[in-house]
Amino acid sequence: MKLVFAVVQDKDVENLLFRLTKKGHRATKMASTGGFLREGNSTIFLGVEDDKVDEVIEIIKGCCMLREHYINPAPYSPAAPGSFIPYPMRVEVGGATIFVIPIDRWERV
Ligand code: 2BA
Repeated sequence: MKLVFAVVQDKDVENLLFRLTKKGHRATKMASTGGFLREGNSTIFLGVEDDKVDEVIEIIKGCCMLREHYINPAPYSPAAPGSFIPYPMRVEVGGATIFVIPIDRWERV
């Protein structure tokens, strides 16, 4: 048994949960925030039998798109002479960041 954590974009999460549950996988969604962009994203975790891990990862790959974000590296103040004009920085986010962790024990009581 493995614990699969997937950090995904909010735009993809509903479709992902639909596809996972349709295939019989149990999943939990948690609201999360990326440490770099400080924007909301979603973390899904699933307890998965070893032989189903690849299937779950394929479903995640099929649902989660890579997207471009533009962020301003520093605030610009026209009132401050000499301050540089920051150009937006392009950041590629996703499709998903996936962690697979062994589970020592799993119970439903
Ligand atoms: P964020 O931390 O908000 O990062 C969003 C995107 O910004 C990242 O996309 C990456 O392209 C870029 N980025 C992150 N840290 C950076 C840095 N120090 N310098 C330059 N660019 C940086 P992804 O790699 O696709 O990550 C998407 C989200 O997945 C992350 O949102 C974070 O919430 C999570 N994540 C990614 N790697 C992780 C890790 N090793 N551990 C825990 N969470 C992770």
